[in-house]
Amino acid sequence: MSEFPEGFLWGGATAANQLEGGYQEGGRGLSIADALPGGKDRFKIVSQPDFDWTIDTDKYTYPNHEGIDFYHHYKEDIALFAEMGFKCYRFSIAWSRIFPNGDETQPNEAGLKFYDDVIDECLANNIEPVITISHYELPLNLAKRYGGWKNRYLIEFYETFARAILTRYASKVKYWMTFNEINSAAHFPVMGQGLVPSTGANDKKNVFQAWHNQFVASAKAVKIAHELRKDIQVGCMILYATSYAYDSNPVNQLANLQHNQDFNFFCADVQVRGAYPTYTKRLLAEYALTFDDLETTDGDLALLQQYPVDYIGFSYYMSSAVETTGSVTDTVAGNLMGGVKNPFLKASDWGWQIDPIGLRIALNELYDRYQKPLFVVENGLGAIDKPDKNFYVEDDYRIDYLKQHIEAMAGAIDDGVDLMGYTPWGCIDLVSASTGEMSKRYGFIYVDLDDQGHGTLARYPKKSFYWYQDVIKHNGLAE
Ligand code: BGP
Repeated sequence: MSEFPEGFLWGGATAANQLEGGYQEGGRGLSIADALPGGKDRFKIVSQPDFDWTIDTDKYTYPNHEGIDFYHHYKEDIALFAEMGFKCYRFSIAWSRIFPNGDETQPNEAGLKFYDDVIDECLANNIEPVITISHYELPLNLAKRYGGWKNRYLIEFYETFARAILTRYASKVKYWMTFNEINSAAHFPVMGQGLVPSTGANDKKNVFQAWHNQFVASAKAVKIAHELRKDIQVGCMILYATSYAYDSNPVNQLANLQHNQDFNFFCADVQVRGAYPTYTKRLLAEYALTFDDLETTDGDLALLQQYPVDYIGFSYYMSSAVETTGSVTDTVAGNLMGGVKNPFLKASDWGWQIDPIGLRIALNELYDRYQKPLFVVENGLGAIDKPDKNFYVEDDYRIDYLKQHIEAMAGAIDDGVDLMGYTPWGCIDLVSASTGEMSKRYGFIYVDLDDQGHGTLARYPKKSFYWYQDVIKHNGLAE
């Protein structure tokens, strides 16, 4: 087993909307995640033509409102992360805690104070905070009143938000990311762009416009951060799903190349290289669009060029395969996108195809392309855990998944890849983004809370907790 570099950032990742709760405390406003119904139909419901972000508690449950109540348990949770030996903890700042409606000019002090406390608690435990500025939790008002990220006003609102939190925390927090899984909007623009069908989510022009606005907003955040602190590191964050051509048919090879450009690379190309890639023309043409159809300014393009990100953060859960001739009909589900079934891989209970070698490939592909440090900021296995009567979970399946992915990272480091860290997703059980349920669990820590919202909220280390503690202690897997 190869050595992980000294100072490697072992840790875990979460997002405010999926764990904090306290959704109306400390002056917090509503976010789009508060309007996502619980249950397996959540994506179907928000994809209805008439969905307009109305929160209807008579009809649906809203598990993100309570999360796992990290708002009141953060000290206990951070203590458990410290017990595992975390070097870093990736979390997001709920925009609506800082600017309840998103369009105010002055931040909400109580919201800022909460993250002062979280950050200080991390630092007191020798845990480096890693902050996602925006993780699927746009203030609801910006989605309802302004129509989400397709509206250029949002650049200004995001800039005000980013400036407020960077000014407040930059001296204590070195690692930041501008937008979670920014490319996920290619398949599902609801969470990342605040766009639903009734506000134009099905019109690709809006999706590209929203991306453009986000790219500019991201560059502005990089600018602010670098002006505040020289050694600050601001990354992009993409959803990376290694993609294979199903076979050697050149038609599938070309389709796979284009799929990689369109999905895995498009956003990162702009954010890392500071310019739209040449294939933008082909990509837009597929939707009968040209670059001139988008509202962009010379000033925007100059900003993109001047303020690229410092590193590439990405989530990696699965790979996919591309087949376009129609000869393979077996399909699988996946992280916001599926594909045809890859006969060489097994899938999780939710149909996500498990592929540790795909992670080594991803790391090589990204490093070859960008030559900037990489950070695996999400990875993990969503599973149904069955605790015993003492609430202990023997999650060998999770250990097995994570072990294989850590081996793949070690392989990539041997290949010469510059990898900064690893923060497995949902290090403590939290509300699933896609199912809106607790029963799809990723954590090293079991939280006693079920899909109906019943439970004591008590926290219990799983078997994987002790295993990961050992991994971190040895700076990688023990021989
Ligand atoms: C990513 C998101 C996370 C998280 C994770 C697991 O796409 O960045 O917010 O939820 O996937 O997804 P799920 O909860 O749907 O299993």
